[in-house]
Amino acid sequence: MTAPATPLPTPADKFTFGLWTVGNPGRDPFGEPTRSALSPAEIVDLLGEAGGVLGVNFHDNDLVPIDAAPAEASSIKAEFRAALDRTGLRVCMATVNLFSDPVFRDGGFTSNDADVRAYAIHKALHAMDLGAEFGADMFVLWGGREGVETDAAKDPVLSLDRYRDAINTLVRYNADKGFGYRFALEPKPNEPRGHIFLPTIGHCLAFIHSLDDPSVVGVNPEVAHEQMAGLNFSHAVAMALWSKKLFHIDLNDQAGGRYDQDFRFGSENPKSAFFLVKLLEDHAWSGFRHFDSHAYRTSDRADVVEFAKGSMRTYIALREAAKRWNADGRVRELLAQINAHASGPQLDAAALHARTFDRAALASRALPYEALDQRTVEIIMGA
Ligand code: GCO
Ligand code: MN
Ligand code: MN
Repeated sequence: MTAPATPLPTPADKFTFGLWTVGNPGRDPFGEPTRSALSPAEIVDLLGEAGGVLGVNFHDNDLVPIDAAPAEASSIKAEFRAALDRTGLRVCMATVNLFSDPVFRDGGFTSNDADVRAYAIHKALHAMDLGAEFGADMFVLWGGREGVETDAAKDPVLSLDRYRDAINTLVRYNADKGFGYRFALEPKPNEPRGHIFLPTIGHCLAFIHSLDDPSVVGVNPEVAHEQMAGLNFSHAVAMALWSKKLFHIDLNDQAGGRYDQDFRFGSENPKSAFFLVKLLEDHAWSGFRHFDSHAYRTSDRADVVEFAKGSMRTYIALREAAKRWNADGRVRELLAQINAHASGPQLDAAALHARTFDRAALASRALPYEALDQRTVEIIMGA
């Protein structure tokens, strides 16, 4: 069997990349950059070259350096806007950098210092202005520094109060300004802090319900982050979908038990990537598919373009595989057998209390999950 052709990406696929991802120069904690830094406009051009990309996302300081003078800020913005115009890309999501500057060494919204907390909110409000200026309607909040190394440092209950107060303030500002943002909280269990508050999707979902207006706040799950916590990413995404809180997604990949590797989507665990894509597509999820990953440190510019193309191509190939899975005769036959008794009468306590069961018969119904999983693997491999 020849491998089926993989359709080319188009903006309708809603693929997006961050300035900090394709623009990553290959610096790591042990080594200097291996690629030259690209300006925001040059990054947009690179994405234009990759083809089929819908949009680009940024942290405030990916676009405008933290200490930029007003004249420098306006010339960067003008060049960036010109690059958007010539490539047809748009800005989909904006976010705020509350982790790089030393002022945030102990967090922003959860810093013990009220002035740092105030500055973090001030900076986030300005980042919202900047995103809105470029038409973003999604605002991601990743609390990379919101945490501790030692629990002696902070009262974790008080920290959650502070976190909540900060987000309530941003949400109120959004309403006052009429920006129309939806906010997406992005959890991560650790790195750069020893322990980060709101470490998983489940924590974020519970936290959101404590907000004054939970309706505009959802989550931004990232593949690598749930996997760092040892969790099944598709299940985390399912919980967010089920809660109607899947506002955004960060696609990448990760080998288990490592640092945050930010590998190309599907490069490490194609099978779990398949189930993720299948979940998003089966539920017709319509959000941005943001690749929050970066090319290997060994890559040059041309290879970064391959990295961007490959990210989209893998998503599409897995989406095609999911369609084949859903239409596959053998899969359907196995599912029919597995689900032969899937529906039953309305649950009613009195009726269930009185009912009799043949346990041995129930325990001997066929569940050919081996056959189903093998067929799945073969579909993914195109075997
Ligand atoms: C990380 C995070 C970030 C965030 C980004 C957007 O582990 O570094 O995934 O890349 O997604 O800061 O808020
Ligand atoms: Mn990450
Ligand atoms: Mn991310």
